[in-house]
Amino acid sequence: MELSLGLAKQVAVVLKDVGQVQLREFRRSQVVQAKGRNDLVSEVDKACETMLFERLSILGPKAAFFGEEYGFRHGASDWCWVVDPIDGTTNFLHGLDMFSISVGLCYKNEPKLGVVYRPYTGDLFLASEGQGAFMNEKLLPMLKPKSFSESLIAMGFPFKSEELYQPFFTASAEVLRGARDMRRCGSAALDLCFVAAGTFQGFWECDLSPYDIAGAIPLLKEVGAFTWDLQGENYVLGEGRFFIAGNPSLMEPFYSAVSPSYKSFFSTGQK
Ligand code: 2AM
Ligand code: CA
Repeated sequence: MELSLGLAKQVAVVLKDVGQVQLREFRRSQVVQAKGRNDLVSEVDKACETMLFERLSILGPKAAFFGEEYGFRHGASDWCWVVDPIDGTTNFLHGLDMFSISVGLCYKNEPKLGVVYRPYTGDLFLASEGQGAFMNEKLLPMLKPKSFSESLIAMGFPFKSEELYQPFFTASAEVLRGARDMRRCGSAALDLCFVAAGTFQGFWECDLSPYDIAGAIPLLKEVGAFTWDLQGENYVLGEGRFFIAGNPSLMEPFYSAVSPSYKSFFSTGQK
């Protein structure tokens, strides 16, 4: 079944409505719960996921639904909506405007359609397989060649996994040595949309969940970005702890800077 850009635009309408709910609550005090160390959730996350479930379930092919806060909601199907109601909850709860709503529609685990919306700025990213990626209704061009030394690299800290501090900081030192600079924005979905838009040239992080990246992967694919695992092979959603993506022209030096410290860490059997 071929998905249409029309469906992506219908999803965008839903995300804009959900974004309104988030903006109403932004910078107002929230009741916050911790799901784990440094892993926060608010009533806004939960209410928005329910809204997404109700509005997305009636769009597109008959699909299962998987969200960050409630897990699987219904039905086994080859199709699945993979949803993060707020990607960047920590930012949202601290009053920092880098947060997004991320929705990917997957077929057998492969994201085919993606929509990511940043309520605070109104930036909208969408893509459907084979039909291009768009930022604010403008077609994003294929990524142009850039050298690693002129690249701005985004990443996420291993905030939950102290055992990854050492490989992470070793990799960061290598990137600082070879690239222009690094950024940590706190919403993986947005970071990856900015890679697709050519703002950042690369991104890496460990222990991401499918809902953190499913919405952005179709954009990356449409502009020719690579998405790799620790072996430098195509990343399969939900498999492996290590994820790296970037402009194809600098992927080799970028991957060679980041991956060795993780490879030696994981080869010692520490998980
Ligand atoms: P979340 O807000 O949906 O949980 C980047 O580090 C990714 O990790 C984000 O996409 C974010 O998704 C998640 N994350 C969870 N806890 C975080 C924290 N304390 N700091 C930064 N990111 C966090
Ligand atoms: Ca979230």
